[in-house]
Amino acid sequence: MSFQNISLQHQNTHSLITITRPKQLNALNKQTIEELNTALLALQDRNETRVVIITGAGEKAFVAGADIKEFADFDVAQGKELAAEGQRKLFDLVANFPKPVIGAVNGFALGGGLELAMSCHIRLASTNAKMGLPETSLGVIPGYGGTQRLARLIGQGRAYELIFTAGMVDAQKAYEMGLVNHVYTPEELLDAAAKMAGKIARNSSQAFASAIRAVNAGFEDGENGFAVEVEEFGKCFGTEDFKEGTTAFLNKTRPQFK
Ligand code: DAK
Repeated sequence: MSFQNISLQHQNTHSLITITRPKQLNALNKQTIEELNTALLALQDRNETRVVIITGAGEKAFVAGADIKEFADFDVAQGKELAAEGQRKLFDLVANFPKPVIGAVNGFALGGGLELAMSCHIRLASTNAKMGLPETSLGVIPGYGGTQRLARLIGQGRAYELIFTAGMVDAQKAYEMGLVNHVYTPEELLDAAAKMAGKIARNSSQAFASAIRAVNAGFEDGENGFAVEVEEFGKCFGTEDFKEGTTAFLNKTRPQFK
């Protein structure tokens, strides 16, 4: 599989996707979104990959937003169509990905960049990271799920403030708001993400997929999160991982999940 705007590396039980447009601060153009979609779909089927990490190349940016050059002359229909397509191909794909996805936010995460980070299940940031949704300064609103995911993560009032002011918060502030789980120095960030991936990968992938479906169901219209939890909980009893996990516990050994 060859890519121009991303790289894909496999390390033990996790795979690392790096967005490699550092000169454009890793801005998300259409091709990058396509490549991310292709890579993610491949990782979904790759048994050895139990956790995915997404980061940006260079020392400055995770992703500085959607590529402004690409949408500057869009009309209403194009804006709507591309937002829907982008949400489906990348942002919803990440949020509903059946394997845990960690966003390693190594610098600016603005607009579509923060929206990508917020689609990840877990966010780790480096001390130099800066996050915000500057869309209203460009005359648009966040179009890749940002209005929804930011309010869920940090509450409506704080989300409105970030969206209305188009301002940025640093990593420490983002941590205090609950926007990121942990903060590390830039040198430590990827190792910390890999370490977390390793810790996660010791547990059941089948259970991860069920947990992701259940957690996400609580935020979806027309879904009853508690009912989905019951359903997914029941399904776990039919998995090999459940047999492996309980047998190992009873035998006082470590489970070896496949
Ligand atoms: N798009 C394209 N190029 C970008 C970019 C972006 N988002 N961000 C940075 N770059 C480019 C710069 O143009 C510059 O390129 P050259 O001039 O060297 O060719 C290079 O990256 C380095 O940037 P700077 O020289 O500006 O670097 P500084 O350190 O001075 O400033 C900065 C860093 C992150 C503060 C600044 O680059 C900046 O403000 N960037 C723009 C941030 C931003 O507003 N991002 C967009 C948010 S809005 C849509 C769906 C969703 C969206 C839109 C449409 N549809 C479905 C249609 C979402 C929109 C957004 O994400």
